[in-house]
Parts: sequence; C-alpha cells; structure tokens
Amino acid sequence: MKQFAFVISLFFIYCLNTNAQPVPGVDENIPFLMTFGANAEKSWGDDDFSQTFFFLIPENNKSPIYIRVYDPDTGGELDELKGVFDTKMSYSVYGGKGAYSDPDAQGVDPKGNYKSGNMLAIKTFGVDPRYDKNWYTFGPFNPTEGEFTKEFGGYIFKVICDGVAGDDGNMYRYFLSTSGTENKPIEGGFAFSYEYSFRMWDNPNEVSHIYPYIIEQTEAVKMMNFDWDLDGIIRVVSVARKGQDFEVSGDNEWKEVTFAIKPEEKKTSLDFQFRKRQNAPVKSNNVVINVRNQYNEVLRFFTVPIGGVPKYKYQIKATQIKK
Ligand SMILES: [Ca+2]
Ligand SMILES: [Ca+2]
Ligand SMILES: [Ca+2]
Repeated sequence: MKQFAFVISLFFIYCLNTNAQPVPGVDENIPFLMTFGANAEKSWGDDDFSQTFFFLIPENNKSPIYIRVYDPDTGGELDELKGVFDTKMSYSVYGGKGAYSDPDAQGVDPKGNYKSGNMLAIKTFGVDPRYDKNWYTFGPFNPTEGEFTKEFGGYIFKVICDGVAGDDGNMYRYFLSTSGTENKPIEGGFAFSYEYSFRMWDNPNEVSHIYPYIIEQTEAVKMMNFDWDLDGIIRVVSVARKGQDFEVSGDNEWKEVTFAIKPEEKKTSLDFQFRKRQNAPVKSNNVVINVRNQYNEVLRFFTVPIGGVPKYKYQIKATQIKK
C-alpha cells in the first residue's frame, strides 16, 4: 500500500490547484447524480435505488467540515416525474470505525452492513420547494468524526442516498465544504465511489467521464454498465491507450466488457469517456457503471483523477541498427 500512498500524496499536490470538491467532479462533466425511489422501475435507469459516496478530509485539516447537497428533494424542475411526485429520499452521513473499512461499505450493492459506522446525521426529503435548486447542508462535523484511514492519510465520511419510497427520479449533487453557507473547497479533500448512477447530457456533443484508478495487482478489468439504451459508446483512453471503444447496454440490461490492462496503465487512472450517439441521442438518459479487476475487487472512481486526466503518450520505440 506504500506505493498507493505515494500516488495519493501526488494527488494531494494536484488537488491544491484544482476544485476537487464538487461531486460529480469538474473533469467528469456529469450533469447530476441520479437515485430513484424504491418503487421505481429499473428500466428508468437505476438498478438499486441507493448511491454511496466517500469524502476524505486530510489529517492536517483540523477545521469543521460540511457536506452540502444540491436539490436534495424530489420535485420541481430538475427531477424526473412519474405520475405525481411521491418520492422520499433519505441522505445519511456516517463516520467512525467501519464507515469505510467494512467490506459491505465498499461494494456496489446496498446489502449487508453497507450502512456501517456511526450514523452522524440523517434527513429525508419529499417534495420541498425550499430546497428545489438549492442547497441543504449537513454538519458541522469535526474531521475526527470520520474514520481514520492510513492509506489515504485522513478521515473518511460516507454519505448514502437511499430512495426510500415512490417511483420518481432524484437528481442531485454534493459539495464538500469548509463553510455551512457556501461552497468552499477543503484543501486536499476529495471524493470517491465504487458505483456511479447518473444522468447523461441530452446534447450529444457533451462527453462525460469517470476515472477508475488501476491498483497495482490489476491485470484485467471488467466494466459493467446498466440501461445505456444503446446511446453511443464508451471509449477508454489511458497513458498507453489512444482510444478503444466498447459497446454499451440496451434498455434495462447490464452489459459486461472485459479487457486486459497494459503494464504502463498500472497505478494510473483510466479515462472512460461516455460518447453519445450523434444521430437521435437518447434524452434524459439515466445510467449506472462499475468497474472491477480480475480478483473481483471493485475499483474506485475518484471525482478528480489521480495523477490528473490521463493522456495517451505516443512513444517512438528505439530501433537498433544492426551492422
Ligand atoms: Ca411518482
Ligand atoms: Ca433532486
Ligand atoms: Ca437509461
């Protein structure tokens, strides 16, 4: 894990110059996170009606922190209506022992002890014009209320958004802030998840991204995407891959693709680019994605890619001239 810690320290340096705290991240260009109510149809684009994010506060930050949610309610302009708005969304914040380290917390399904750790706060929203296109703030939390994690050199908080009732879709975003009234980034803070459930852009010229970090023991990855409605392709770009295109799923189905990892790609981020169909792009498309390695370990998506956005490095191989 030492090398991973080293990469993370490089990441902190990168974060100093970047706005690392919005979720989805700036480089991801994802319009909104999406979670549906528990009675929704999966064909609308959410496989499990629950989404988990982790927020890291570096050890040297001693000031209180806040986790802010944009448009936490389900109703009004941004959210996806079915019939009448009758959906309830519950957001809960966890810290303390096990919040991150419990294996159930690091899966892709809301199963077992995924709500591990100490619950620090919970709030449930229905239709609430007060928070429509507006922020709700959790906190202040003392950073040490998170779970200390040596690997990342800081304290981790977990936030779970559960669709507890109803059948509508909730669009929302997060911001990790030093302020309870505005969005002020925490130096060196960042967010990550194991599965991403989100709304795609309607405009086919907008490309969204996620950046899975390839841990050293990875030889192959298995990417699974859900309910893409055949809307374009997923292009994988890396330091050693100029661009390889993969198929996406159709309506209400999972698509699984597997590919080998090149030696240069270990301990770097991959760039998964979601390129919509130019002809008749799908409107209001909600999708889910996760990535594992050959040991079935789920890889993390950092909202700011570790090491920066990966760029293909074209290398001219030195050729020996034989005499
Ligand atoms: Ca409804
Ligand atoms: Ca919402
Ligand atoms: Ca969809």
